Amino acid sequence: MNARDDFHGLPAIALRAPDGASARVTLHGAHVLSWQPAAAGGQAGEEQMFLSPRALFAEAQPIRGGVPVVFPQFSGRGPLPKHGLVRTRAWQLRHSGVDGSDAVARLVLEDDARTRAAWPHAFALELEVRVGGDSLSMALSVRNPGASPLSFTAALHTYLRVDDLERLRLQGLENQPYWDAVRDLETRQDGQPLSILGEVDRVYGSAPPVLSLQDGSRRLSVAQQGFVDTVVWNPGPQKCAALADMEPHGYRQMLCVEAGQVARPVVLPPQGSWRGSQKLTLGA
Ligand code: TA6
Repeated sequence: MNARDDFHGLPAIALRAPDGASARVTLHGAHVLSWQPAAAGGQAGEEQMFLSPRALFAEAQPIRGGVPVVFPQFSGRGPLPKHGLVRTRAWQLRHSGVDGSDAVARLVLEDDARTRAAWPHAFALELEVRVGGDSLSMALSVRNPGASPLSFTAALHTYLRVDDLERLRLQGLENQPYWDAVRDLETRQDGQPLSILGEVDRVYGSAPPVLSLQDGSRRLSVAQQGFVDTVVWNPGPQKCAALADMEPHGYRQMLCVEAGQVARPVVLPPQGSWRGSQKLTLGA
């Protein structure tokens, strides 16, 4: 059974599937903050998301951790605030319930006077969050209710919890070309699974749709559809120390593996729609 609750003063929805799998989403940003797959005895298992102990929970502030929704601009690639307009806005809960073996919530956000003052476009967003068994799925739908084309970039900026950054391996990106935002150049990964040695900020444009994260004995599959780019980010020690909402060693406990539409915007005709999703599965 799902329930409305409150997380650090922000209205939230706690999802709970019949098998005990759970997730929590704040209306602020439609931000998934927690995901615990099902464990034995109908209980919720171990937390899989990173949430910084120094994260800020306040209106107009982005939350460090979980899954920020990025729209209509990825990072600083344009004139809007970093990562766009919607991660700091109050979304509305459209639906919450159980669908078969999953708990589901759907949150929606439309343009308003504030978004139009920054970005003069009509849009209608929906984030569907679905949890059950070993999986969490998040799907972002964008509809263009306006009379002119809608062009945007977007991402599900997922912060995964990490136990052992030194030994962590992300498989599936071997030999893939990527944009290296740290060195500001286009390059290609070597033939080895990715290990995190210092700051990593990469946009892979043609990565396979399913990656596998090996973190000690824990294995997590990260799959995406609709989004064409995959972003991998870890701030490393120096950048992390400069982030007020991260503990100095917080970079050792997280890795962002993001489903993104970064390099090439989606362009929707009037009444057109688009959907991009990411699915995380423990042990797959
Ligand atoms: O997705 C990677 C990235 O764009 C990085 O460049 C890094 O800045 C990160 O997002 C976090 O951005 P934020 O605005 O949340 O500090």
